[in-house]
Amino acid sequence: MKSMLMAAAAAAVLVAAGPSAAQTAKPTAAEAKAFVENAEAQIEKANAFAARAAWVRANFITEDTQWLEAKASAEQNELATRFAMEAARFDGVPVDAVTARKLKLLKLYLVSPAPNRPGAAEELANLLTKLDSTYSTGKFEFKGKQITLNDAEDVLRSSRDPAELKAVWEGWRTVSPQMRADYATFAGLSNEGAKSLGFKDTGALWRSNYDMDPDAFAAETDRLWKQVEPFYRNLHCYVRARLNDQYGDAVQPRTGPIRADLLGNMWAQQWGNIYDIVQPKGVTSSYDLNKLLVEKGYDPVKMVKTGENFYSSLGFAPLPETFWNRSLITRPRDREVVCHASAWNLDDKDDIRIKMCTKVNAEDFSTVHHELGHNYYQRAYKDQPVLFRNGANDGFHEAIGDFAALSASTPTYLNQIGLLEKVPGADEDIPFLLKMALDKIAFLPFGLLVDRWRWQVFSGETTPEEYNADWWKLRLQYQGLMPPAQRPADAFDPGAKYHVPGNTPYTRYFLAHIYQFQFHRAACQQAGWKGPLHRCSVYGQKEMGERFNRMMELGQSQPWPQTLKVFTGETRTDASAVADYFKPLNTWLVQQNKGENCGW
Ligand code: X8Z
Ligand code: ZN
Repeated sequence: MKSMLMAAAAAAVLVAAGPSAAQTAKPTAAEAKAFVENAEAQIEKANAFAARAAWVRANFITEDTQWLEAKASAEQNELATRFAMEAARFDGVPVDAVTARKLKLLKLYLVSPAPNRPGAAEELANLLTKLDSTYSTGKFEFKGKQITLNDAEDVLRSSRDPAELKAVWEGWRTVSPQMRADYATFAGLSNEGAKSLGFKDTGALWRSNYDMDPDAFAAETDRLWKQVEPFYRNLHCYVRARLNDQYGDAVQPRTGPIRADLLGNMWAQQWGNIYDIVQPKGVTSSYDLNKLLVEKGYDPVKMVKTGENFYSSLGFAPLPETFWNRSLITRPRDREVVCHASAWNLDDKDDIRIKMCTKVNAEDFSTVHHELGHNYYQRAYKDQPVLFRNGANDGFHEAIGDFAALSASTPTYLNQIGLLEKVPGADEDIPFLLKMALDKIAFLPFGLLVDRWRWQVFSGETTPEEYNADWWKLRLQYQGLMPPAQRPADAFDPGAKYHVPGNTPYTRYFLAHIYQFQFHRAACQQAGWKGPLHRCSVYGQKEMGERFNRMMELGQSQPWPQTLKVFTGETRTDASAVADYFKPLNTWLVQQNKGENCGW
């Protein structure tokens, strides 16, 4: 393996000698292949180091670990950006299909490439480490005590006092104004890097990673949103009426947008926590997963073991011993960590881990399956070459675990694992579907708008002065939400959502909320399921699991439509599976909304 140093030295000699025949001649296919192989080896090495530095910082946030992470990340970014630029040398060279795909993926490898000038990669990395750490260590005063995001989420989940909800919702948003200037500097640097690689801006770079033209991808997300928007509007209308019943006109009017702090979640992205407020009259749900988990004595580790058991039932090998020794499963008392849940593979082989501040509730029961999905995917494609060790697209990566959670949320499954004594009959279909829709359908517009906002920021359409106002324009347009009161002039509300300071693209979750239903529909078909989709659980279906694994093993080695086809037979992202799953509920919502003035 050639070292980085040697490659750089050789290049320097060539330049000093002036343009030679070797330089002006078109590079060969063999040279392209060698270049890619070298790049992969170098990137793998840099990753091994950067991943550990990032893990340590995320598990122990201090000045020093931030310094270490930023340094490793800057080096990795510099290296990968340089390879991405060099990859352009081989444009138009007739290379084999694998090399061609690798050259393409090399240009798309970084979320935020650094500008190619001294100090820029360091500055970018320092900003990102600082933004993420500011978010993760954020605290504010509530009832005379300093509280964390975790504490605040507990209040939003369970309090039904609008004054308290407003205080906590606003309180958390006092953590982000200090991020605004740094975010603007970061966006400028990232754009400069993206432009140097030939992209219009960072948003265009992000949109280019879907095996289609970036504009076509944006149009694709519009098409999908149009498919599901009517359903979201029905849910919005129904939920708004129930909130109005609960709180009265002064708190939640029966028309217009919904107050964002009343929906049980800090970002109003999933609404399942307010099921008690919106439950249908007359048909009660015979169980509450939150209560079952507590009653049956679940603790965070048991939640994760239960998740593992689901995947084992599909034929996946158990998690390695190191997973249990190295994962972070609960929030430590004595140090600062990044609590936002994530899944890692530290050595690109078997050193898979999760990091989450797990609580014993229904939301985290689902999140455990989500995170494990990432780990099983990482392990499935570990034998692919470095540049193919990724999801077919990032939406696939987010959808694997959610797909598992769809089965693991069914009463049938909860009964099979002993959590639920009696499987309810069809009369509980609507309560069940409503619970699911509060999480899955409510999420869709949020899943779309976070990057709509960032695309505008990166393109320059939204300036730093307009950051907050434009955020709320999108919140209103897509979600039909408004803040509980006018926002202060210095507010930077996008910064109060992890993925903005964490610089994680978000459209992946929108896509995942569609793919997971496509996977579920195909899996249930393969398992021979004949009933309604929402009652199907594929727990224990080993043959189906094997076919699912065949899709997962492919990683990013081929365009995602081909990979989708391996498991589902379909080649398009298609929200008809969402419609199939929720069909009875949509019909029911339309009936319930009779006489309401829907929309906002
Ligand atoms: O960030 C996540 C996962 C980690 S990839 C916990 N999710 C999004 C969010 O929390 O905003 C899962 C659903 C959407
Ligand atoms: Zn995820």
